[in-house]
Amino acid sequence: PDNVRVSYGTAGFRGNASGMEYVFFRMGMLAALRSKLKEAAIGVMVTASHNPEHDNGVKLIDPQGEMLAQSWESLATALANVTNDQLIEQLKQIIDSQKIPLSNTSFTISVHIGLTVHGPSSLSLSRAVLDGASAFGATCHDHGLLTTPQLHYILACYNGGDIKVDEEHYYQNYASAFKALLNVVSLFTSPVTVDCANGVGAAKLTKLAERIGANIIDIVVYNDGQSGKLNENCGADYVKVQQRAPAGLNMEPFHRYASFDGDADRLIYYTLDSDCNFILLDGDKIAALFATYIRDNLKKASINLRLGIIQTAYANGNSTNFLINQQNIEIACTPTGVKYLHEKALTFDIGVYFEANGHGTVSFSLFYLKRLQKGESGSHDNSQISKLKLFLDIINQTVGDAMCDLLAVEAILQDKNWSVKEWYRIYTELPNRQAKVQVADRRIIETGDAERKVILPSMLQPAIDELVRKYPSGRSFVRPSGTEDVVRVYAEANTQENADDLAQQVSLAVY
Ligand code: 16G
Ligand code: ZN
Repeated sequence: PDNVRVSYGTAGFRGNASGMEYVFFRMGMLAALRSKLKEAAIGVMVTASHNPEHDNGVKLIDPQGEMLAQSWESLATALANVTNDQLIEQLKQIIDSQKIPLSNTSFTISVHIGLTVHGPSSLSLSRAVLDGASAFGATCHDHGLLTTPQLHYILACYNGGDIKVDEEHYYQNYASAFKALLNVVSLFTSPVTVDCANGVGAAKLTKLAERIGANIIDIVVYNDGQSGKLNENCGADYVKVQQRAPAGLNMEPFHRYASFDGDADRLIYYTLDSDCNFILLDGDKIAALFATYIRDNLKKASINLRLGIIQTAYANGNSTNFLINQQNIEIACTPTGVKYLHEKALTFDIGVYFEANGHGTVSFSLFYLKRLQKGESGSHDNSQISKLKLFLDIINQTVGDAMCDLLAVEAILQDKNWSVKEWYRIYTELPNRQAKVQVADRRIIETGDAERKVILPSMLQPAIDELVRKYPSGRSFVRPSGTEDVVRVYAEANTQENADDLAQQVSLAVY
């Protein structure tokens, strides 16, 4: 449509599902072209992640299971926005500018597709992707329902030479890795309840839990989609932003609860303390748990490597203080969006990256693997090294994966003999609040310093600074959303009242 402009944002294209077929069709074409260029299979995921049921989205996955290269995001945007009359010309331009060897027939174009919802609109959108890819003669692998991280995993395995890889392979791999790690640590005693946001994660987590065995871990699936709506009053985003449990969940103090988002690439935990206060253990706390666990085991094995945690501006101020000042762990900060965190993580031997919203994973360098192998053949006690190797196997390194991260958290708590109480007490979060402001054009706001400062309009940052100064431990930033037509506001301070107040004041300044 003439009056509609879409753009490939932090999570691909996202919006109301109706009338979006042309975008999905063209992304099928673009995936085929990229496959030809890379001589490798490309993935296309059809999902609205944590957004409401009427939305949908599409994103491309590069050969090793990583996000689409940033240089191609603008090609995607250009292709999605031309009129039908201009489509062929635009495709030719991409083929020429990228030097895509279409006449070379020695490589068969290959596109893998997954989706997170099985409704009519989602099916017709994934059909549009298949049609677009087939228009360039692609061999399409339609995997049907998958979590987003499962498609990342499958693609990486496929391009690594395992062309028979399928969903079952994923379960076998992670179930056996988890069981192997639990042979080294102890057995489980208490269940973990997982809110699956009424999304695809419910069925997939059930399968994974079956492969592991109920005698090993007791996973109770909540919000399995039988009665509730996708992402409605539930799921990781709801719990994190609202700072409350999913609707209808009866919680008991110190039990473990977790939430996935709709495509199961985000994970957060929560519980109640003895006074029944709601306690959130978000991406920051998961990162702290992973990083300190890896660091402690490396130390015991006398291996000295560069470990870093990558955060965004959303990381709670007290998590950053704890990691730097008490744990002496190196921290880096990037803009929001997994691609930025992932890229930065690769600059460390071990990069633990998490957004506070629960999306994250760990990247291990080849150098790390070599050091583990070397350490193993060394003379000293190598139980730490085998733990580290087994831990590595339960991590999905391609992208944040709620199921794998859940197994990793559970294994670490077991190994440390920690309940959720010891875990949440490693530091206390500063009270915080997130808000959003509807503005005429969010793009007039430009940020710098990893989104921690506003550059334009120039009078906004001084106004924020002045407000922040009024609140003890105050911090606040604003950024244009990459997925919605709003400006997001974050504030933290010494009390919840002050954090709420600061968020409101800053929202008014934006408005
Ligand atoms: C997308 C991003 C997520 C980010 C969120 C921010 C990926 C795979 N997902 O969901 O990492 O936190 O966008 O949304 O990169 P916002 O820009 O609307 O705040
Ligand atoms: Zn998601």
